[in-house]
Amino acid sequence: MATDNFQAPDYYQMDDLLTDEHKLVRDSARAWVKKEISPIIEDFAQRAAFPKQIIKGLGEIGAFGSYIPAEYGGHGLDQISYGLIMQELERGDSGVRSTASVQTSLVMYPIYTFGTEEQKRKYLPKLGTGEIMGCFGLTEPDHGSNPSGMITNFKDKGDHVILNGAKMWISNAPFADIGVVWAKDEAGDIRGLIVERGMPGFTTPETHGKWSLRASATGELVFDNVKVPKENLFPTIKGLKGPLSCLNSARFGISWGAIGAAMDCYDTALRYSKERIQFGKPIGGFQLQQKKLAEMVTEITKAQLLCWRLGVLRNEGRATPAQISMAKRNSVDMAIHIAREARQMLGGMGITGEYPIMRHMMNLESVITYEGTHDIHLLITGMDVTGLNAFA
Ligand code: TGC
Ligand code: FAD
Repeated sequence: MATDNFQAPDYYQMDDLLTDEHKLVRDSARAWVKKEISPIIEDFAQRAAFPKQIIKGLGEIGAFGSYIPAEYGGHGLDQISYGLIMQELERGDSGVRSTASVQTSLVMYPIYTFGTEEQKRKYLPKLGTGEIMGCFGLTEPDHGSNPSGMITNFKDKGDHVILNGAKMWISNAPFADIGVVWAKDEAGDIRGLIVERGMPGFTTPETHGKWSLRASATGELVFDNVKVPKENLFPTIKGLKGPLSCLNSARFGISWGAIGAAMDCYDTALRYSKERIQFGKPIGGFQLQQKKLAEMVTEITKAQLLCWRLGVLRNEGRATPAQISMAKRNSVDMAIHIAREARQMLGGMGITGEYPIMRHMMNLESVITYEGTHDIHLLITGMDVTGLNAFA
């Protein structure tokens, strides 16, 4: 891997909007990514392997349970700090950010928000350090954008339930110790329960052959008459709003994360444009290349400001799900576009693992699909502004 010379673009002095704590959190995540991710990530992505050795460090920089209170094993940070950590991780690789997104927003958040006191005490401290890892099972083979149609279900057997069904495309599944799983009860209500590795009938086959998010482990969750103690059920949350409220947190993190990937592509292309000589001068001196760079830094700056404002609204408890959808959709679309333009600026070198751009570009194909596709988020905005549902 070439040396990591990353310089973060800050065209509108965004740093002035950040507190000292934000900058400290961001800078330590940035330094950790330079030291622990940049030197190894290309190799792991090429081999389609998850770098398990990074888990402990992710816990140490506050990437697991960033905004969960310290009393429960989190780090008690605010939403902007969480966003900045996601930005820095995805600057390294979307798969690394995915691992942290799932642990914080999709596993620790629901246990903290919907779990019993016993569940919180049992799982959260170990999840916060990475001693145990979790995954989130919502999507099924026949129910992706429309999770309300899920068929995974459980039946009440007194002190336990019997769980049957299957989840697909589950990040972290192959190595997760626990899964926060969404399934229907006998009344047809969606409920959440914590399934532990080792419960008989529970398996997590790995999904192979991905051209995207190759350094992240993806798998299925298969439940074949799994006996789950009733104490593992979230006691009161019912309906799709349970899992969807977890997605609000994860989508917020992705809005920031995608900016990190875009920054890395822009920064790489900018440096290359000053070094690469064609027709006797640096390619950065040609108007067509400057157009690309100028548009990239403009779009990154707009996304930075939008996400910062969303972070303020979330800190105040005022951000709506539709506002989060707009940011997720905008950031990922911006990043994938920048990755494609930046890759072109590197010519043939752009397709190699010498530079991070092609890896970011391929990763972003997953990021634009998971946590609600690009089009689903457009429909959420459309419904919000018209009051009319165009989903079905
Ligand atoms: P709808 O009738 O609109 O809503 C059902 C209930 O849910 C409430 N609700 C929300 N609550 C909290 N947050 C939100 N964002 C919410 N959106 C809706 C709603 O108020 C209602 O509540 P109530 O009390 O009336 O029951 O539901 P719908 O079936 O029409 O679906 C709406 C739709 C399509 C927007 C939704 O299902 C959706 O977002 N689909 C996309 C699915 C998705 O994003 N899946 C992600 C799976 S997890 C993942 O991808 C992890 S990747 C992680 C990684 O590796 O980083
Ligand atoms: P579909 O829902 O089949 O959509 C196919 C196409 O149809 C899309 O373009 C979509 O936008 C479009 N479409 C669907 N409905 C409409 C409509 N009403 N109007 C217009 N267009 C529509 N899920 C989890 O639960 N946990 C995870 O950890 C997780 N990790 C993932 C990791 C990876 C690498 C990937 C790729 C996915 C992951 N997912 C996870 C699943 C992800 O959330 C789904 O892939 C996503 O929600 C889309 O579902 P789908 O793939 O079934 O596509």
